[in-house]
Amino acid sequence: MKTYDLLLSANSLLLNRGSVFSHFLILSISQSLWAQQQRPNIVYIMTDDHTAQMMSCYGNSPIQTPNLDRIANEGVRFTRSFVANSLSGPSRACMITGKLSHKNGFTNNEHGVFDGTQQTMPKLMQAAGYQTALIGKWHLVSTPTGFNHYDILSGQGEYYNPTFIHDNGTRSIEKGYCTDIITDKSIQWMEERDKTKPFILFVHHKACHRDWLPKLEDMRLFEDQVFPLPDNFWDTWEGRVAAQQQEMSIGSAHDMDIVYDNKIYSPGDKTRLTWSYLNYVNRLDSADRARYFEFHDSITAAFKAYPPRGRALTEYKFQRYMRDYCKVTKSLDDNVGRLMKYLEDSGLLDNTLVVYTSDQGFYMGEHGWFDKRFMYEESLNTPLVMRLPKGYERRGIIDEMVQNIDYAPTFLDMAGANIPEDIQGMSLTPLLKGEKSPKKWRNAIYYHYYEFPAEHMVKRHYGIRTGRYKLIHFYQDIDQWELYDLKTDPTEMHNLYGNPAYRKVQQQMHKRLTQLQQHYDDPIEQELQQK
Ligand code: SGN
Ligand code: CA
Repeated sequence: MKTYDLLLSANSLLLNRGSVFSHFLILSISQSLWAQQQRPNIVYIMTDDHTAQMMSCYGNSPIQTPNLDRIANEGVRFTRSFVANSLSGPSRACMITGKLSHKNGFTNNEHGVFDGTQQTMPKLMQAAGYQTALIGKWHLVSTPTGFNHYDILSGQGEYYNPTFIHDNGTRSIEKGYCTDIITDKSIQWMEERDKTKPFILFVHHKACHRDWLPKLEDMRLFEDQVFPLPDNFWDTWEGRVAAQQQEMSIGSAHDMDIVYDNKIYSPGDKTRLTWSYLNYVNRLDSADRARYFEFHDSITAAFKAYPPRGRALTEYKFQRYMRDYCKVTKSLDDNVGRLMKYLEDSGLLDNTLVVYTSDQGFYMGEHGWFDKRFMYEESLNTPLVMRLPKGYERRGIIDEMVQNIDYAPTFLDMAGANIPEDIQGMSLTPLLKGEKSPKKWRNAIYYHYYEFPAEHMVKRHYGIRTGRYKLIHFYQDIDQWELYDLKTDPTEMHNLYGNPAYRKVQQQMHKRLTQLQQHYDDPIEQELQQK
């Protein structure tokens, strides 16, 4: 029975009998109504391709992110936060359903169309009395369902003067920088929302996705910074066949394009710019475009004066990549600060769960790469920090293994709603309430990536990661197993599969993998056997 139904029946009881009993009933109902109104709001901020290596609270970041760090410092920071499929659409589908890709049906960006008729967490939150809103990148192709309000980017979206699709079905180009606009729209929705109800707001940024076009005010930042190369930058992928065949190498002229990615062109001949790059920059109005090109002309002129070759060229591309990524991250951090300030000034902060995460991690030169997709640590991980509402006392670091299928049950749990049995993630609330190492927490996570053949050519693979080991199977046009000991080889340079010293570990990992595939009901093994 809903609260207002209870109130109605209590009223009639009071009228009919006027008994002491009904006074008590009224009292307990008003308490329950009060409790309903006290349910925490949720602001879920998810960026695109922002990786933990580029967030200062995770240590060793070349850029300071004070506003993101604030969330961690006032709340919790997860050190083992993983995605289930390291790609935008699939990751978003896992988040919104609490189910793995083979269950929610959105396995890859190339062919995926999210079935919006299925059960989703926003729909369940709505049914529990929450206002729901989605602003920014959606990337699930079908029209969003389960939101009282949405205002989304078209596809990947654009950094400059982006096009938005509104929930009345119209589209418009909005003037400004994407990260600023998404923040403005989010604040505006919170201002105008139905304030009698708790809310969940999904703020989905385009930043820091390729091709890292900065806010013009931030364009000249980081230009004097020289970024250290990761230790395994010159990895030759020995013993890792799938890694040898990827197309996401900074050093490859094909994979990281000097024009499109690094913005180096012929200053005197802009007709030679690739169409996609030019399309993005041409969204700026003429004055801003002139500002943009004034700066990038000077960069390209310097490059042309002393063009680097060979390894020096690869290092040059790495430096430009890092600078552009940092510029985009800077405005992201500023805007998260602006959102936090709004929550604080409007008195919402203390009863709001603020989540900051990304749709997956990213390579910042590790293994010589950019992009994601692989089950290796940098892209399997995703940053996750939370500022907790009243009643959730945990602070500091949380080392338990969590995954993006856990957000849906967590939010439902916090809202006091039932968690449907078919949701595959686990509610994080026992961790957030401060229970130290709750019993029965998972000791392994399952991963499955499907988008092949496709851009960046990362083979299909699935695998399992425990606290110490990782087993991966690359399949489809290849049949390769990899085993890593993350304690002795945290950067995953040595494939131990078949190594006699790890025979027992390998056996145990295979067994555990089969158990997890059965537990999550992934039919892949049967499919492979039928081939
Ligand atoms: C685009 C990018 C790729 C990226 C995919 C998926 N190319 O296709 O580099 O891997 O998105 O990214 S681009 O030239 O269009 O920028 S995801 O985060 O949306 O999954
Ligand atoms: Ca992404």
